[in-house]
Amino acid sequence: MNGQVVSPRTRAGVTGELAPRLPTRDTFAAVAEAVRAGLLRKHKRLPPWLLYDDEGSDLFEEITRLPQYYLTRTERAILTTHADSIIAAAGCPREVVELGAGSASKTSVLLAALLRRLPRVRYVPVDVSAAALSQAAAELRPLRLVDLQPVAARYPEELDFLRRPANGRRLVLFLGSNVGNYEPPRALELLAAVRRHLAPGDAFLMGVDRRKSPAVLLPAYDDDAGVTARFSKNVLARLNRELGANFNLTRFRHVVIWRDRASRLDLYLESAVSQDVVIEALDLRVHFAARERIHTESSHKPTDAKVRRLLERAGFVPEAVWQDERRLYGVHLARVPPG
Ligand code: AVJ
Repeated sequence: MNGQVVSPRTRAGVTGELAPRLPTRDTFAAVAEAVRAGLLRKHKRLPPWLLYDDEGSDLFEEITRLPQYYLTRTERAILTTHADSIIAAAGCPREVVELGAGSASKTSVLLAALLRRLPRVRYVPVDVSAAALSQAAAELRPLRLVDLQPVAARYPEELDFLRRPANGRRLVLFLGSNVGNYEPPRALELLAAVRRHLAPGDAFLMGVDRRKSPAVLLPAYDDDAGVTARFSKNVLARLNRELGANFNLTRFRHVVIWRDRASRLDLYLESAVSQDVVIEALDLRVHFAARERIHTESSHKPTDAKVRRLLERAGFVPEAVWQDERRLYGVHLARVPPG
């Protein structure tokens, strides 16, 4: 197809046998329903949140350390270099809420900058993974003046915790280019929902991976060590663990495609052969034709102008962008205008 670049290397044969651990808070019913609905479609798909059980969150952390995956280290460098100006521009918030906090390893830089100006700050990390939240707590223990209030929640469905009264100005963080996982209309819904829970003067800081050459993007999502393939295939391993499915991970390949027009990467698991998979808990047999794909996630790579438009349509006023020297990545600050 025109305007697409297929990753040069796709691989089969990587199994992810990992030790069993604490389950996530995703309910059995939610997983079962999402899987049934997604695999019964003509174009099979699984929602990206399924990727982030505790194993998946660990594998994602491993991705962030890959040389090809420049996103995390570039964002960390931007936050480290500009922490003081970011905090000043955000108006010295007393409360920092972070959507998709993960292990919060980048956030401590901002909190440290804040603590140079305020005696005490509240930090509310929000994540679907309980394991990630306890890692966040460990990461922040050295910052003793942080009042830590973790929330295990999925957004935008579960933003109710934002109704709790803030103790002063708030800063909401949405880092890691997590926004890229959402289809543009869903991203707008999420940002608008966040915006509605905030007060005039509150700030929103979003890290976004920029549109760039697929020669840089593709290796970041299809590393030669096969970590991203393991991350992707973990969703099948998860269905084996949680739904008694019998996916053979060696019969699926990790495939990444750049969609130039939409300015996004699409990630798939592609069946290497014609095969049937049984999902016991769903009482379901699913047929896969040879080369049939399951879409597992998209990663949008917008221009700065597109990001600004998104922020404006959500009801924010874009105020500033910080970036790295190579202009790979942007950190956007926006504000809730006076009511
Ligand atoms: C966590 C959604 C930002 O899109 O870069 C990384 C997820 N998937 N490699 C991204 C991901 C495969 C990641 N986000």
